Amino acid sequence: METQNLEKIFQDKIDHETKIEPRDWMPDAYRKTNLRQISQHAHSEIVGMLPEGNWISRAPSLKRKAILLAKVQDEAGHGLYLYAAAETLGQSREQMIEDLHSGRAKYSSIFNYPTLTWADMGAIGWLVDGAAIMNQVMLTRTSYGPYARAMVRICKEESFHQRQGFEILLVLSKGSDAQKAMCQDAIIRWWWPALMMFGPRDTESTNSDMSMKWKIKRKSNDELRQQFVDMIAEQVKLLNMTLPDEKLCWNENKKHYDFGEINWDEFWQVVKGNGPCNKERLAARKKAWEEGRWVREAASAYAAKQKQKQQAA
Ligand code: BYC
Repeated sequence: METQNLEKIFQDKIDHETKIEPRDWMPDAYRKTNLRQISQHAHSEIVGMLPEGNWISRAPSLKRKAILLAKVQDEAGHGLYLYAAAETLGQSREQMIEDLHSGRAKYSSIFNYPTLTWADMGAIGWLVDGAAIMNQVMLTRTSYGPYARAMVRICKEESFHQRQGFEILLVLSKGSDAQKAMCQDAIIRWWWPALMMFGPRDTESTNSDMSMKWKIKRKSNDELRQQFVDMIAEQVKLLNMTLPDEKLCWNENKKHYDFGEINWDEFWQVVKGNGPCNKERLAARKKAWEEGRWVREAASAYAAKQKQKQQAA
């Protein structure tokens, strides 16, 4: 069939909400942009374990430690579903990981900030997972089947993550003056980076037009960011804390909160590799990859042996 016809059938499927599956014909650019987004999403989950991993051994109680450990393990699982979804588009996991380690592939800017106190575990759960869910609920309806199905399961786990984060902050917000101050400080430090997670302004978003046409994305970066601000501006009141933005105020005409300008220079610096922890994060991932080599080799040797045994039988 001619490419023009194939493209028409493909776009018709998308317009009629039929999922695109791995064996279906798809334009190269659709394959590439899904591969880019899904692999970057997978990398974000994997690198995203590091800031919280830093606190597993320092959690304030056994219960908190068990919860945090479970959350970080969930993130590893999310990374693995997403790598598996990306592999269906024809790229090997080794190549994706090589792209992460060489700096060719991106991961979310948010994970390049340090976790300085226990309250950061609360702020990450509430704000970072909160921003992630806002974006990921939309992705459960993304047009590429394997990505959409992975997101359904991931979203269920993320909503628990967000609640556990909020609960950490709620406890601190009712504690001693020092605990209250720690809670407020974490909110101040994580607020602006959390808003940056949604990506550049719509006018600067290079991929959005095609991703919207192909229903990879269904809401724009700015729309989701606004939805997030509206939600958090209300929830912060329950903590008796404030967000670090003097311009934050309810706009009765728009029925939305107005908010101040994001520091876009900081955002692009972090994306380009110059954030506070970029080098540390990549070094930690490369070290883990090298130190895990023997495990991968042993697992492959075992699988090959099992296969041989089955064939012999
Ligand atoms: N950080 O054209 P745009 C989690 C890049 S982890 C870095 O708007 P797009 C969790 C963008 O890639 C969940 N780079 O892009 C884990 C593009 O560059 P390339 C993380 C960013 O793709 C552990 C350029 O800027 N969530 O929940 O249409 C603990 C122009 O942007 C960022 C996901 O990964 C950024 N923040 O839209 C706790 C969601 N923003 O690739 C929690 C999946 C933009 O052309 N991803 N860039 O070189 C998406 O939904 C979309 O990729 C984005 C950006 C909305 C992020």
